[in-house]
Parts: sequence; C-alpha cells; structure tokens
Amino acid sequence: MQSINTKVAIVGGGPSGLLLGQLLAKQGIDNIIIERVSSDYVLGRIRAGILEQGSVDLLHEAGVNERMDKEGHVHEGFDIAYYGKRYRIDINKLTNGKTVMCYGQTEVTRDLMEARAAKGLTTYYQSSDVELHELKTDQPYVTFKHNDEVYKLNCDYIAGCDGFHGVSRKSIPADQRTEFERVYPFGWLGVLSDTPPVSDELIYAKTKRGFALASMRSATRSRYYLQVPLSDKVENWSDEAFWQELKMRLPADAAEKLVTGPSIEKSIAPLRSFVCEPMQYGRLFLVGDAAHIVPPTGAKGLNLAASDVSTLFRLLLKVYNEDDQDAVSRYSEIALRRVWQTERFSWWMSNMLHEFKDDPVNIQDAKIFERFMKSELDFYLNHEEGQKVIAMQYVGLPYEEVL
Ligand code: RFL
Ligand code: PHB
Repeated sequence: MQSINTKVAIVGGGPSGLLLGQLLAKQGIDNIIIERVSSDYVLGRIRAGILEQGSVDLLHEAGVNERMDKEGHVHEGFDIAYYGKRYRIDINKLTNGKTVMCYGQTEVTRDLMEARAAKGLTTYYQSSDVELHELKTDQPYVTFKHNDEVYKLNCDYIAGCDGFHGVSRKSIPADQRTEFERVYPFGWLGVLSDTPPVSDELIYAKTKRGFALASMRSATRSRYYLQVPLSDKVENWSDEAFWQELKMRLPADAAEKLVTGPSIEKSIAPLRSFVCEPMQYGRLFLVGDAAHIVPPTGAKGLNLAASDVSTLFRLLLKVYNEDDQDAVSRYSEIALRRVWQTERFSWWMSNMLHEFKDDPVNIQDAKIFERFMKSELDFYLNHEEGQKVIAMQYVGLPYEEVL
C-alpha cells in the first residue's frame, strides 16, 4: 500500500470537486482529487446550461473565467408559455439588473480540468474501491485502488463531492442521517443538436401534451427537453419523433422557427427532489449532488453545488488561515438553509409546469391539482410581484455570509 498525504481529500472530480480543489489550491491549501471514471467520461455528461451570478462570481474567484467571459451568453430574461399564453420574465428589470449566464456544465468542467492540470495538481482518475475511514477522528483517511496499486490518502478533511450515487453519503451511518425524497412520475428526454436555437432566450412550455424546454449552448448548438413517462426508453425515440413532438409543444411562432438536425446526444434523466441531513459527519462534508438533488426545472443543480462549495471553502479558509478549528462545524447548518430554499423553488416550478395525470400517487386529485397549478401560473405571471418572486429565485438567492 502506498501512503500519501494532503490537507483536503476530495472524492469526486465533477464540477463540485474540481471547483473546490481550484479555490483551495489558489489559497495554498493542498488537495488531491479521487475520481471513479476518466476525464473524458466526465466531460461526456451533458447536463446544466445556466449559471447564476453567484456561480459566475465564484468561477472568477477561482480564476477560471477567461473562456466563459468570452463565449458565455448573458441572458436578461426567459419565457414561460402555458396553454397558448406566453410571458417573458424580464429578470434583469425585475431584479434591478441581475442576469444569468448561458454556459454549459461541460465547458465549466473542461475549464476547471485545464486549470488544475496547468497548476500540476493531482487527480487520480479511474480509481476504484474508494472507502472513507476514521471520519470521527482528526486523522481521517481514504483508501482506493488506482492502476492496480492500493493507496492510503491521509488528510485533515474529506469533501464528499461524488454525486448522488457516490460512496460519501453512504459512509455516514444510516442512523446518523435523514433522507428526504420525492421521485417524480416522469423524466426529461434531452437532445443536443448542432442547429441554431429557436429563440435567443430559454422557453419553458407547459402544454396538455406535457412540458418542453428550449435551451441552448451557443448560437449554433441547441439543447431541448421533453417531459416523458418514466417507462419510456431512449431507443424508442427516433430523432424524427423527438422533433415532431417538440414542435407540438413549443409556442406556435417558436415552432415555426424550429430547425431540426441529427441529435449528437440523447438521454433520459429521472426527476427527483432529495436532501440528506446533516451534510456532515465528523471530518466528512457532503457537497453538491452527494447531498441533494433538485429537478432541473429551475436550472439549480449545478448552482446549488457551487454555493455549497463556496460555503465549505470559506469555512476551510477560517480553519487554515485564522486557526478557527471550530468553523467547519457550522457547514451543514449554513448550507442547508439555501438548499431547502432552492429545493422548494425547483419543486414548485416542477409542479406548475408538468402534466401530472399519470402520477399513480396523485391520480385521485390530478384534476384539481391541474387547476391549482394553472391558477398558480395565472396568479404569478399576471402580477409584477409574482414575476418578481420567480425572477429573484431564478437568478439565485444570495449566499449567506460565513461569519
Ligand atoms: P456530479 O457531476 O455527479 O459529479 C460527481 C463525480 O463523482 C464521481 N464519483 C466518484 N468518484 C470517486 N469515487 C466514487 N465512489 C465515486 N462515485 C461517483 C462521478 O464519476 C462524478 O464525476 O456531482 P457534482 O460535482 O456535485 O455536480 C452537480 C451537477 O453535476 C448537477 O447538480 C447537475 O448537473 C444536475 N443536473 C442538471 N442541473 C441543471 O441545473 N440543469 C440540467 O439540465 C441538469 N441536467 C443533471 C442533469 C444531473 C443529471 N444526473 C445527476 C443524472 C442531467 C442528469 C442526467
Ligand atoms: C439546459 O440548458 O440544459 C437547461 C437549462 C435550463 C434548465 C434546465 C436545463 O432549467
């Protein structure tokens, strides 16, 4: 067994792990990342597309903003269409000048990987048998296998950034954590294509046929989603069937402009609301999808991961730069406040914009639920105060100061 040392062991090299590693390294705090798959595999996952200002600011602080500033697109609003009506949420006006940035998770991840490589920081890709040990002591460690060699990584702290299916959350004894979960009775079928987007801004569309979202990655690359039953399989959706269904769900003038082409990625993602409390156990801290999942309707998954990173990073700075050893004990409490607010927003947006008629849980009250959600949309979209409530959450609630 090879023994190695670092200050912060980071399990998982997705956006959470990479961003935390970059911020710590910039402050001279040594860290090592252990990742289950290859860097190409991580980059092959097509996920989030919208960054809140807080996430953009944090990427600046990490020094990985150059390409984002050049190639990202600032969005000042988005559309919500339902049953033929269409509203523009002018987020810039409604939030006194705030905006969001359209820049894909793949690009954020690529920028972070390149910055890490340029700094010569260590990442063990394609590691297996990752296990966390002695979490309740001040000498925790991680063991893993890499290139047929077994490693023991000694550290001060462990950041569990290994997503929903990782080992970190499961390393907290079951009787020491509470998990809250809602699995939605549908998924999102996503298609990426090298075609110009139907609109300069995002369109969230509720129709009797189900929800649709028109998003983008650039002026020549579109990202579209359709609500589909959980039983649907990607193989059953030809490109042609996808475009045909999308056309029926988009507002008429947008549908007219739809340019179709071959898909370059097509996948179905289940929708889930999930929170694990607390987000820490001894010297282990859960960050991002390892601790919580939101349905993508509010574009919050990646942004919530970024706010966790910010909180943990600032508390670790107190430990290492101000010798405030107790600081990290506040992590879970601080992070969970923003997590629950964001969970609530994502759940609310998902309820309003999807069709629930196939929900076996809801089947009895599906008709009245449908009316409630339509009234909810009528109320919020037809009052400026209501639009403000949507806009202020879409751009992202402020980060709590870490005192
Ligand atoms: P990630 O991105 O899942 O990264 C976790 C990393 O940990 C690795 N890992 C392990 N490493 C070592 N040992 C183990 N035992 C490990 N087990 C796992 C994994 O290989 C992976 O590289 O979590 P992170 O960094 O917290 O980032 C969170 C975001 O990725 C996530 O919140 C968003 O992408 C959520 N999400 C979406 N968010 C949006 O805002 N808009 C979207 O359109 C959107 N689409 C999605 C999504 C999440 C999806 N998932 C999780 C299935 C679509 C999908 C399919
Ligand atoms: C995306 O572009 O992938 C995207 C954008 C907004 C969302 C969800 C996904 O709410």
